[in-house]
Amino acid sequence: MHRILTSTSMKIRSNILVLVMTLMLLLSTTYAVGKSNTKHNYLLSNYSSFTDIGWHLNQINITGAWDITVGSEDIVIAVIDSGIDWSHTQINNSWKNVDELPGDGIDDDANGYIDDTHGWDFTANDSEPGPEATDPIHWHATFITGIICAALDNIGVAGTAPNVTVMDIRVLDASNYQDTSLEGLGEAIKYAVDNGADVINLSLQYYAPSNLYLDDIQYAITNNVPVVSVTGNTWAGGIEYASYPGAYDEVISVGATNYFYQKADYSNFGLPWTEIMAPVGDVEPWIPSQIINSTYPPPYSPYGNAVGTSFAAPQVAAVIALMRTINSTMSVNDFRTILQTTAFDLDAPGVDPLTGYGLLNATAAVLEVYNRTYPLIIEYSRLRMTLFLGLVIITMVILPIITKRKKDRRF
Ligand SMILES: [Ca+2]
Ligand SMILES: [Ca+2]
Ligand SMILES: [Ca+2]
Ligand SMILES: [Ca+2]
Repeated sequence: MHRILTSTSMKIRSNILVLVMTLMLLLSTTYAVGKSNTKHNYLLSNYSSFTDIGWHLNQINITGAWDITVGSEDIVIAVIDSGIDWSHTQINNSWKNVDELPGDGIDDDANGYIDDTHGWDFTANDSEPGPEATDPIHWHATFITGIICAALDNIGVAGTAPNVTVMDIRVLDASNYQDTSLEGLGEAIKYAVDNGADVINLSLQYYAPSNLYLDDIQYAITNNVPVVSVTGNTWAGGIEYASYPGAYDEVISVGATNYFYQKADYSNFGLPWTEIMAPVGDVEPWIPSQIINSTYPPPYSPYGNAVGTSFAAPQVAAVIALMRTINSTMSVNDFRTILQTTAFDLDAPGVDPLTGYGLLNATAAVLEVYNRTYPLIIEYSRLRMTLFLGLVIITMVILPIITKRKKDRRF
């Protein structure tokens, strides 16, 4: 009787031990997961309620990336382009130079630019890159900005990285042509780097290759700022042509695909400069439902379609911004390699002259950065699970056997 009681109390004690250990392990695991989620406040739980996000975002597999992040406002994409009209209700994420006081004629932050509260106009050399009564803009940059960060709210269109910030830097005129010297383009790139850009988008084609701005692209890379540009357009059907600045090795050159996962009819091509593709649509035939839709500034209707490799590059820049939201210190080379290795292979197997490494795959790219950034949390979970299962086996299987053996010996 005494011995039976001892055996029962041992069992109770071991069961209590299992219970306590289980609770502790569950609590610690929950805590670890909860910690990783709240520490990085960029999770969006209800993106699936946004039904109409645009065919191009579905083709780049964006929703799995949004499971991880929709981007942080701390991550800045410099759009070096035609000047942005922020009056559009769907684009709200303008970069602000908080160290600069407006309108006092003083360069308060001593960055070399007077009153640059929200970017710089390198065409007129003034502090207003956006539209002015005496200095209108082309719609190009506003359309690009919608592709990057249009609000994710079931109104109009959705951006690729809806929560990131855009820095407005103007280098193109009201007809969308080059309106700075090549040195001026270089200064624009340097401005972006010096003022905190995390990614630079250059939807610019047919620039003369020149060390006057290549040195500034290299300055960006040295400062770990990826530079994204385009393969360029030739409306008659696309040609094998090295368009600069995209053709520089330092630059991620993006071509456009159509609705059917083929190179878009106008997208220029050729190796080694054609690196990755993003969906925009063909120009012929003009089928609006198969062409990217984004934000237009007044006096146009607020949304519309447009084609060109210009609208492929910002999708890649935005996905890099999502990747940088997860890991701001990963190298340009790592971001680039991840984009290449995670791309959907198109056209001929492997890297090919029409589509490079293939189509941008946002989910795979962002997930790869996440997995490289948080391997310890996963390892810890595994360790806890192993310890937990070990304890269960010891207390539920081995201890009763030992107890039974002792009992058998005693009888
Ligand atoms: Ca300044
Ligand atoms: Ca000032
Ligand atoms: Ca201006
Ligand atoms: Ca291929």
